[in-house]
Amino acid sequence: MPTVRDASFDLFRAQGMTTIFGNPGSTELPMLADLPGDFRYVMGLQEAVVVGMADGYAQASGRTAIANLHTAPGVGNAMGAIFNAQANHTPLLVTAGQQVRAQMTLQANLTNRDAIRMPHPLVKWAYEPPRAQDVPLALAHGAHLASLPPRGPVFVSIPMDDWGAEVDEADARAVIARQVGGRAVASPEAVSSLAERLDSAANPVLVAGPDIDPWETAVALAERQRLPVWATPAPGGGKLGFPEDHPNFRGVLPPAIGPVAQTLEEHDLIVVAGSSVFPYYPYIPGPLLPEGAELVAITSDPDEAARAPVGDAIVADVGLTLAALLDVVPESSRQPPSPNEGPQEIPPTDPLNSSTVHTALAEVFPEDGIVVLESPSSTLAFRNQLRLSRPGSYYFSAGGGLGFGLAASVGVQLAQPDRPVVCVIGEGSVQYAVTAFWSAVAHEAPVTFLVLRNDEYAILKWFAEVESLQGAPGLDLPELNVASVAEGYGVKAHRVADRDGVRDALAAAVASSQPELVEVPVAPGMSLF
Ligand SMILES: Cc1ncc(C[n+]2csc(CCOP(=O)(O)OP(=O)(O)O)c2C)c(N)n1
Repeated sequence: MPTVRDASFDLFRAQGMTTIFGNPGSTELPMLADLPGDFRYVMGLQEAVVVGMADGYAQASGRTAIANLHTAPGVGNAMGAIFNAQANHTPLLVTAGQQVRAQMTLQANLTNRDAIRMPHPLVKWAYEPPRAQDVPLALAHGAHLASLPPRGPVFVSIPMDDWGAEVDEADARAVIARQVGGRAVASPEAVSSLAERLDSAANPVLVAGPDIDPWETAVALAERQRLPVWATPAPGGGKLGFPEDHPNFRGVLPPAIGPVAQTLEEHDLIVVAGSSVFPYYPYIPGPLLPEGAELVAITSDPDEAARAPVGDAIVADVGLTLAALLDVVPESSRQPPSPNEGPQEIPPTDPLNSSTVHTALAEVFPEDGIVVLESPSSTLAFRNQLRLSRPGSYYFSAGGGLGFGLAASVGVQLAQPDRPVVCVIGEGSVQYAVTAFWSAVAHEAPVTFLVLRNDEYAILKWFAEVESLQGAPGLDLPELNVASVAEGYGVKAHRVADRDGVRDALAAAVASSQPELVEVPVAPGMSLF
C-alpha cells in the first residue's frame, strides 16, 4: 500500500506543485528526506522569506505554490508574509510540521498546541487531519481551495509521523485524479444591465485593478467605449490590470477617500474591475464618489463586493465578465480620451532624488523586464516614470507589509527565468527579508536589486507631516550599509551616486546572469513624479 508521503507527492505532481519553498526543522524532515528528483526545494533562511518567495513564485507562475514551515515558531515568523499573500489573492498551500501524534496531547517540545487557530484569520482554511491517512485528502482540499476565487493562502498542519502511514490505494488515486476549477461567469442579465448603464452614461471611466486577467479584454472595452482608465490606488495594486503606456491610461488613483472622488470628479459612472472599492490609505475624508456619480464593481471576491461602502457589485470572474461585456456593448460615439501625457521631466539634483533614479532605470529597463517594487516613498514616482506595458511585469504587496519585495523578487525570478527581474527597494524595506539575498545566490536567481538609500523611513516622516504629528522616534536610519550586508550573503554589490553611473550599473546588472545589487544614495523625502 502507498504511504501518506507517496500519495501526497503524487498529488503535488498532479497539481503541478513540484517546487517547495521551505525552511526545515526536525518536524519537517520526514516529509523532505529523499526528496524525489522531480521536486525542487527552494530554501529560505527565515519563514517570512519562505512565504514571500512562494508568494512571488505563485503569482508569477499562475499556479499554487507550497510553503513548508517549521511548526508553531515557523508559522509565527511567517504571519506577516501570509497577511500579504491574503491581500495579494495569492494561491498558497502553507504546510507546517507537528509533533508526532503520540506526544501532542502531553505537549512535547515543538507541539503546535493550537495549530488550526494560529494562522487565523489570515488563511481561507486551516486544518489538522484527525488521522494520518486523511493527510492526502486534506492537502488536496487545501490546494483546491487556495486556487478557487478569491485565491489565497490555506494552512495544513501535519504530524511528523503521518508521512510513513499507509493509505488505501484506490482512495488515494481518486483524490489525486480530481481536477477542480471555478471561474464563474456573471449572469447575462447582470452583464446586459451593466452594458446599458455603460453605454448610456455621459462620461464613464474604468478603474483597473490587479485581478483583471487577461488585460486584453479591458483594453478592448476601454477602446470600444472610449473609457479613460485609472489604476486602482497604489496600496492595492498588487499587479497591473491595464497597460500603462496605452493612450487611454490616465495614471494611478490617489489612495484616499476625498482625493479619489476629486480625481474622478467629471465622471458619472465608475466601473471598477478586479479591485476592492478602494484600497484606501491614509484617511483623508470626503465624499466617497463625485456628486451624482454611480459605481459598479466587478470582483471575484464576495467579501470585496460585500464590504464596499458604495456602489453596486457583480461577483464573478473579472476576465470572463469583461469578455461577456465586450460581446454586448456597442461601439461608443463618445470622444476618445485625450492622449495620455508621458512621464514628467525631472530636473537633476545633487544628491539624486528617487525620481531621477527611476528615469535612469526607465532608460535601460528591458522590454520583457519585471519589477518588484517596495520603495514606499517613491512608489508614485516609479509608477509615473516607468509606464509598464507588458502583462506580468509588476508586483507590489497589496497588503503593505514590508518584507514582500525582496523575497518575492526571488520567487518571481524562479518562476520567470527568461525575464529580467529588477527589485526596486528602500534600504529600510530590505531589512524585513534580508536573508532573501542568500536565497537569490543559492538558487542562482539573477535578480537586479536597486536599493534607494535615503537614511530614513521617508514615507513615515511624510505621514507624520500629513497627520501633523511631531517628535516620533525611530524614523532615521543612519549607516545602514545594504551593499556590504548583501556582499556578506554573496551578492555582487555596486555603490553609485551619479545618474549616468546608475544607468550603466543597472544596465550591466540586468544583463548579468547572477544576482547583483546597485545601491544609490538618494535625497530624503517623498518623490511623487
Ligand atoms: C512589516 C512592516 N513593518 C513596518 C511597516 C511600517 N513602514 C511602512 S513604510 C516604512 C519605511 C520603509 O523604509 P524604506 O524602505 O527605507 O523606504 P522609504 O520610506 O525611505 O521610501 C515602514 C517602517 C510596514 N509597512 N510593514
